[in-house]
Amino acid sequence: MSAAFATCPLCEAGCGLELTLADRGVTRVRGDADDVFSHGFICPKGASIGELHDDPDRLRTPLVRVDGELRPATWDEAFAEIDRRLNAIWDAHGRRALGVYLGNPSAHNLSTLVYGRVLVKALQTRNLFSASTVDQYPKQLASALLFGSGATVAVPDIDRTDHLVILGANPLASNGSLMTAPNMRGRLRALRARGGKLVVVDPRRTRTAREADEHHFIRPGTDALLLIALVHVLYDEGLEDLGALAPYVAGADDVRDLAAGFAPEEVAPACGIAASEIRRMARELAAAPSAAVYGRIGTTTQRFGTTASWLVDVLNVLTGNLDRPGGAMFPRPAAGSPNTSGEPGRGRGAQLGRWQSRVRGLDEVFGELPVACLAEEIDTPGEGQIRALLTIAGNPVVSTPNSARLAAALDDLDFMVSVDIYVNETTRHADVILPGPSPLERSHYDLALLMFAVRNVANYSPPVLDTDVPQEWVTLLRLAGIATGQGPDADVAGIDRFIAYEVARRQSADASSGLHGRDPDELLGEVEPRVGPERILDLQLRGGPYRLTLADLEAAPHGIDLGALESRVPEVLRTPSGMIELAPEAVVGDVARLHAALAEPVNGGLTLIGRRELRSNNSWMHNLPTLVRGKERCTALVHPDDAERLGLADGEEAVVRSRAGEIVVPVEVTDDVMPGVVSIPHGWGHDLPGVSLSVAGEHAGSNSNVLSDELVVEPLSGTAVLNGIPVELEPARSRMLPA
Ligand SMILES: Nc1nc2c(c(=O)[nH]1)N[C@H]1C(S)=C(S)[C@@H](COP(=O)(O)OP(=O)(O)OC[C@H]3O[C@@H](n4cnc5c(=O)[nH]c(N)nc54)[C@H](O)[C@@H]3O)O[C@H]1N2
Ligand SMILES: Nc1nc2c(c(=O)[nH]1)N[C@H]1C(S)=C(S)[C@@H](COP(=O)(O)OP(=O)(O)OC[C@H]3O[C@@H](n4cnc5c(=O)[nH]c(N)nc54)[C@H](O)[C@@H]3O)O[C@H]1N2
Ligand code: SF4
Ligand SMILES: [Mo]
Repeated sequence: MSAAFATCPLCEAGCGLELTLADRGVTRVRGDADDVFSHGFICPKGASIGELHDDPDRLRTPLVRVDGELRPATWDEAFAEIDRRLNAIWDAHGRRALGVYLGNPSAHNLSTLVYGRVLVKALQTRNLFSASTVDQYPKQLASALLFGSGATVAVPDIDRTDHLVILGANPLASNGSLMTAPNMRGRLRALRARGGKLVVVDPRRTRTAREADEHHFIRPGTDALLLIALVHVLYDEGLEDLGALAPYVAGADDVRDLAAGFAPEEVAPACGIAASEIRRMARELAAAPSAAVYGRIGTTTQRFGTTASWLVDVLNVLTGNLDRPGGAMFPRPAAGSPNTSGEPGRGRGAQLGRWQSRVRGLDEVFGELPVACLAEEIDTPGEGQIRALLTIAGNPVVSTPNSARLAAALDDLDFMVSVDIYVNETTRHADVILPGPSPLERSHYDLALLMFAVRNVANYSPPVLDTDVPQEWVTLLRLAGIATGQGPDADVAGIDRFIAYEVARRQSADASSGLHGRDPDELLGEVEPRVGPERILDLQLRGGPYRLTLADLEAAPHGIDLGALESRVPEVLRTPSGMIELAPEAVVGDVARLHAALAEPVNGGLTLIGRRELRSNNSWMHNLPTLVRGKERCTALVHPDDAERLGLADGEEAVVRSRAGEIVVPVEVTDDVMPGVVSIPHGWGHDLPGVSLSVAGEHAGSNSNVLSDELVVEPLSGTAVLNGIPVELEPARSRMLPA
């Protein structure tokens, strides 16, 4: 028996794990008590990482479709098939004919983080989609407009704040998002224990709401109205105070004018929160010695996602809390951040809408097209139609809107490749599946999520177990070899060296880098014999703000604590003006739409929202017996008044119907949701033909994205509206009666 330490890659919290190893693999998983960030915290998903590794349904060899069936194949056979089929499609239809979807776990995986974009570049397609347009792009877009880079997201300084307002997030279930912070319960309890106040705004009384001093129900999709009314009160009552930020803020007067038409008394009926409460919230926010406003999924994947996200930071700025301890602050990550490289304090800013999707004309955002238009790009004939698809760590059939349409579209493809560890609702459509190693068989460094950490930390873990499965960076580079015409047996080491050289060259050219002015070849020599993501990470760490090396991190298996967040304005900014652009044109233009929402009737219909469950992880991990044990999780929460009106009893099945489709789910009658709101988690519906998930199949649930509407997107970021879908409910039994 021996012990090993690793960072959990399963969610954004990045907890340190202590693993006990024996001949038969991992025998025990505990939180690493010495981890500099998580201090021993662990959740049930992290604790089941050994079960994930041992899952017999997890793929260990490639599968290739032969005579309609997915069959095990060698890696060479799989790549030969991909080379043959893709080249035929490219020859006939050009590069755009291949679409790519990058799924959520690719943001938790060093191989895909470093090489995913390299592959996409080599593939030369603009038909790039990802989970970001069913997730956080509204927040990143707002941040890019305000601060100049989508990576410059202000996170609540949760460990020091005196007052935290959380909208549309349930970190006690999700463990935090765009706020990397293990042990949210502990951190929130500490906030209250030191006399701070926690306010939660959510259409559901969540576990986080139960921890709070104050919870406000809000009608789905109306956060932007509430937030702009809070801004209104700050100006109305003379409470706004930019503090030390004043010299760096442009557009505050415009914001005052924009908010003028949104008095609390005007927005109260739409939001369902009393005007007097809104005024009190604003006063308390302004009066707190330090405060942070934080919004997540419920404020992004909704009809005013970008505008609501912008207003969150407008409040942080106007209360003087942006960039000060206890407020909303900018992390300084050890590697890979655009806001620690290049000229400090100034940059190109956000580039918007440089091209559009073919069918609906939706703008690109951060180089991607909204995933809500993936199905139509496949199923609409014409020049530029997508005929082949590559998915990497994604399950868009379950995770993106109008699942039924997308599933049908995937059947129409000429060819599909998936890099994934399971045959699930999406990969069952593939012609070739290429598995990656299990989380215990690969190294980890949270290159993306440490950009949003509430403390500056750095933690690297090498693979815990050996494997015959090629590392995903090798797989992605073999695909890049195919993309660049080098065939299925390209010189992966050569391509990798070329990429590393480019990284070294860029570091050398960057005046902020610790490697500025150095000879790229010499730099590569210094990080020898490393290859792959380790070589690139080592270069980025050396060039990064702390001038660390990968060897430093290897010597610190519990991580390196780089300290509490520090004020970073103005050097963190990358706007062309070098200012915080508090009233960027794009969102200013959306305020008229927000105002129009005030006139919409509150019509008594039902609105669908989503939720997350602690023991679930988006569309996967439902194949692990310990996680699906117990009470059914895929249920519709319905308020008692609605249940009574609709004739629905607790535990009974209901048909839920929307413009896009319908599903059947059991109902849980509870006053934890507000009247008129129905809550169903996403990620379920595993009982589809061809799926090889034996445990998940027994706990299939229903896919809530059958109900979400691919035609309804938030206009600024193209992000799907997954919270706030009009639905109708009726007892399933009424279906069974004769007509
Ligand atoms: N209605 C509704 N829909 C939603 C949401 C919602 O709130 N409501 N949330 C959205 C959000 S925020 C997100 S991020 C998306 C997530 O949706 P997706 O992008 O589809 O991501 P996941 O469902 O997390 O996982 C997808 C796949 O990754 C595979 N996988 C896991 N680990 C690895 C690995 O190491 N390598 C490889 N190659 N594959 C791996 C799993 O087998 C699984 O098939 O869902 C979105 N969909
Ligand atoms: N256990 C677990 N953890 C996860 C995941 C998981 O699937 N399971 N997924 C991971 C991913 S990919 C992400 S992006 C994060 C997301 O992290 P969170 O944003 O914390 O996700 P949720 O728990 O879905 O919380 C969203 C909340 O928004 C509320 N809501 C819905 N509509 C509205 C609205 O219009 N206004 C307001 N104010 N609230 C609304 C919902 O009721 C819900 O409580 O979680 C990550 N962590
Ligand atoms: S909270 Fe997230 S990172 Fe921590 S153990 Fe659970 S799944 Fe892993
Ligand atoms: Mo997400």
